[in-house]
Amino acid sequence: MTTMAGSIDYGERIPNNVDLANDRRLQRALESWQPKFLQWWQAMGPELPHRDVYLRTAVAVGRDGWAHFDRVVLPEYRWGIFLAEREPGRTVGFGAHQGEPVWQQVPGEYRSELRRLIVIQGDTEPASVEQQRHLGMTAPSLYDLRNLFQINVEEGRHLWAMVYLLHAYFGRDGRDEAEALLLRNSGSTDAPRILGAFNEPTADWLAFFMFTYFTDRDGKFQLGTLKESAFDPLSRTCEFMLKEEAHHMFVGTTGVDRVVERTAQLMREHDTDDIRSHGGIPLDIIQRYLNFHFSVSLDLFGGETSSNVAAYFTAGLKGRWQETRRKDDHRLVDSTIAVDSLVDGRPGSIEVPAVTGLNQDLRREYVQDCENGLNRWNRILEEAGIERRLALPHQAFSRHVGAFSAIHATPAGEVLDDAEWERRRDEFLPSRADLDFVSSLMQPVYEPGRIASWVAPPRVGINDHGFEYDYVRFA
Ligand code: BYC
Repeated sequence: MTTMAGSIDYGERIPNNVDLANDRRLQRALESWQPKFLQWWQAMGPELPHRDVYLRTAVAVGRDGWAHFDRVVLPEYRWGIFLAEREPGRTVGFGAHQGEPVWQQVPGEYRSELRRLIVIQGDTEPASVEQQRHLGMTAPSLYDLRNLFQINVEEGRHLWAMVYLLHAYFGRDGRDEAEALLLRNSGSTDAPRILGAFNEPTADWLAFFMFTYFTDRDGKFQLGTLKESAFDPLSRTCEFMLKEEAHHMFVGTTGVDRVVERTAQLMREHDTDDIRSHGGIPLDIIQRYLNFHFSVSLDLFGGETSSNVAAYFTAGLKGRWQETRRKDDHRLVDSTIAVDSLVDGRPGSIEVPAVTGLNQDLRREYVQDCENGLNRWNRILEEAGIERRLALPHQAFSRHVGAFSAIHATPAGEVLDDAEWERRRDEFLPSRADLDFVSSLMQPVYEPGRIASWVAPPRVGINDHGFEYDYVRFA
């Protein structure tokens, strides 16, 4: 059976728009991976028993076709392989191969670098599902529970996207890597996930909203650079993943909006900053969560100077954010860029060859984008007549990767010695008491139309349904 351009074949065991039926070898390989994926999902995916969930499933990759809504039982979700449509005549947009036709196969000389990029990307997807496994037990409403499950199934699909590339283009090594993606686990001491942020627990719903705002946003930027890749199947996969990613960030943005809104409301109502006894989350705690999730996400961009990123760019494997809109030669042979560095033991910057500074270039774009959330949340505070503001911490604050990992700094960027940092840490990052308090608020609210005390209801529901709709049903 062949598929029409853009449409997805749901008649197959693995829904796809890559004509899997005509590649028996690949189809068999993926069909043998499928039960292992399902086993992993049962063991590591959402643990809340339910009857069905109102979910969005992709039916075609064109402009509108990918958003089909239906009630689904989670393990029966139709995970599949969807690539954006091929752009005829596409050429390499940057690096040493600029202007040459893009590649439909992996060039031998770039095989290991491409595999590494795909494995790192692939590793984050199941990691986030593992991190969010227990959240279904304590959702503040059915609307939020449904959004969690939507994100989880899509992260599962993003894993499928990377596993397809590994199986289709990397032979035996690719199959081994695909297996390994199900064997590493978030937070495991023996076989942890590759990147730091994906081994941190997402212990409560405030952490979940911060994660989907800050860490999913790293996903947006990393996928955006891989979308520029000269390896066309990777580019097309990432383009489609980005469409799904937009909803995840929406959940984060509006999730934090709603927490801040409720906090502001309780502060006004009770005329106090300490709204804990009224069932709300004080702004101090929100700020400390924000500090943590922002700094841990900054680490995901790697070091400020990296020979890896220079090699990726020059080879055409990973571009810059919005590469085609940049007004330069797209080769960067002679240009330089300012990157963060320690200067006399303090946060400062140095000039380096531009190609080696591209992790910082991407991090800069990311930070600018993060500011939008802060503006929104501060507008909510302002409109409620509250003077306090939330802020992004300094980039030297609480870093474990890059130049600033060598020092301790406050959210304002002031350098602290080890002893002072230890003494003041709980001012800046969520303390045990903060985590315990937030955890005490996490009581499930699973009656349609009702919501927990610490968060405001959303302004709109999903796909024209109101907030009161029974987005998740139980047996
Ligand atoms: N933790 O040369 P450097 C998403 C390692 S999120 C631990 O500076 P490079 C999502 C690095 O591997 C997007 N280790 O780094 C969001 C290297 O190790 P080796 C994920 C780290 O290679 C929410 C060494 O340090 N996608 O999609 O220039 C939910 C030196 O590093 C970390 C991608 O990341 C860390 N944080 O850049 C679900 C895209 N950072 O080789 C999903 C693919 C670095 O010396 N990955 N290291 O042993 C890449 O583009 C790059 O590999 C990185 C690092 C940006 C990660």
